[in-house]
Amino acid sequence: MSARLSASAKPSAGVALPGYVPENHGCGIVHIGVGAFHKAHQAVYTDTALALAGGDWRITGVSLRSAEIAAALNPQDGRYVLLTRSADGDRARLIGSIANVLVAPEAPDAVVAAIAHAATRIVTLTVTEKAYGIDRTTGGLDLRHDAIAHDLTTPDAPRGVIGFLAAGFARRRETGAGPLTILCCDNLPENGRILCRLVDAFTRQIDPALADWIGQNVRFPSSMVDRITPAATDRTFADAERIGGLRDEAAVETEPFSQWIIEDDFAAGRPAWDEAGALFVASVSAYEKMKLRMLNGAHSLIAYAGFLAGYETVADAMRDAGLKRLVEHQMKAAAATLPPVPGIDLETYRAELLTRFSNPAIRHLTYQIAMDGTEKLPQRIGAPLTEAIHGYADREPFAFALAAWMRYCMAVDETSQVYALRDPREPVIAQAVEDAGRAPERLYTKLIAIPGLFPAAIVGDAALRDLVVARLSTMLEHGMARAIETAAPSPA
Ligand code: CS2
Repeated sequence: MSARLSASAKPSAGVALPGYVPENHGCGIVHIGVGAFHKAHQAVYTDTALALAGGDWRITGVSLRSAEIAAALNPQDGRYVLLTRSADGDRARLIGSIANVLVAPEAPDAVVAAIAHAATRIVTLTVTEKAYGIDRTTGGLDLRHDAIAHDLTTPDAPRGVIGFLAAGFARRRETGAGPLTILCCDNLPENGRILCRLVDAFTRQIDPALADWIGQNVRFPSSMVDRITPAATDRTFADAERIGGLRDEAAVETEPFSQWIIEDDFAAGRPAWDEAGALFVASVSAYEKMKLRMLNGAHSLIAYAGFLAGYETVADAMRDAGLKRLVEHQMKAAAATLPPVPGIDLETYRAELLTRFSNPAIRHLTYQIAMDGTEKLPQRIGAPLTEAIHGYADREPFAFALAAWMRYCMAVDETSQVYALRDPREPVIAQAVEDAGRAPERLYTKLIAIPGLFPAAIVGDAALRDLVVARLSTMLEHGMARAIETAAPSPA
């Protein structure tokens, strides 16, 4: 068996090495939610920025739940191989920007200390939509969210992201560690503003003076992140080892494309991410909407319709000509709901998305994307559909996506295989599905009315209901393949 990758064990020549000595740089960033996406995105921008411009900007990673990533990265001194996969083959690069990873449940105080450390000037976050505890009805704090409820009563021993931030801020205030920036990198619209609102609501309940301190010392810029990054598999590890000659239990694979658009509003400096390709702008709102509605919205359509039509990956699904036309149709409708997006031609963007989705070297599972539908649909499908209802775009493709999600909620595929839904609102969905039986109209009525999921304009629209129910009926009576064929626009 090969030796394991580490600071002293360097991979062979097939892997590009960092253009700097990682250990010569101190940490300046805490990243909460070290998963595949962080390792393929923010950590890579930081790695490039360190090579080009230096600075004490290495990353202390935090895992809020599992110990797995820490167990993989720490023995490797934070090093891992990034594989960039395309039809032209794999490119491999060693990333050195992560210094170490803390496991929050094992060492909560170390996490608070890292956020509070005077050297920490930025906290970045990729914790998934559901971790924040957003009350979808009010946009405020969901007091029934497990971590929020726990952390409000036990703010000194937090479990969730908001609780850790608040505890870190409280200690910074005590020690005079100075201002810092919290940079949300999850797929939510106005993600910085949402996070700022949640942190404010949380700290107002436990310590109003802390909320005021945060208002004066902490910035929450919004950011749009994009890089298609499937979960790593044994194949990822095997390929990293084959190319690098060393065992790497933290290897990650991704696509060539990468984008990061960030609101330029930092309290205490930042790495030269711009030199690494990030774009700093005054407002990211239009870019976020574009990405959520065109990329992520299409992803969700592909996930539900594709999974039920028997496609394991996005690239497989894109080989279905009818589904591809449906996806394109939805992207066009989504584009029609967007404000002007500075510097971006939406037709080119759409064409690039179709190419990225078709990347044959990336095995991005439809089942992975299908997860957490109730957390994703509001911004991906609900928001553009609402504008379509108001006459700004064609509602048909969104109606199809909704029907596909509702069919997916039944948690049994067309070969009678049962699958886990993996959605935080699973009990509510399961109840709705049980009450509805296989009656499309009842299923629609139950699911569309899940509290906080869709706005009144959608819930009350009878024409939309008829459209979705018709699609759902075809899916149930004749299967997803036929439903796709029926709904797909004819080839141009
Ligand atoms: C995907 C995203 O899993 C999902 O819901 O739509 O993770 C998507 O791959 C990324 O946002 C791409 O940047």
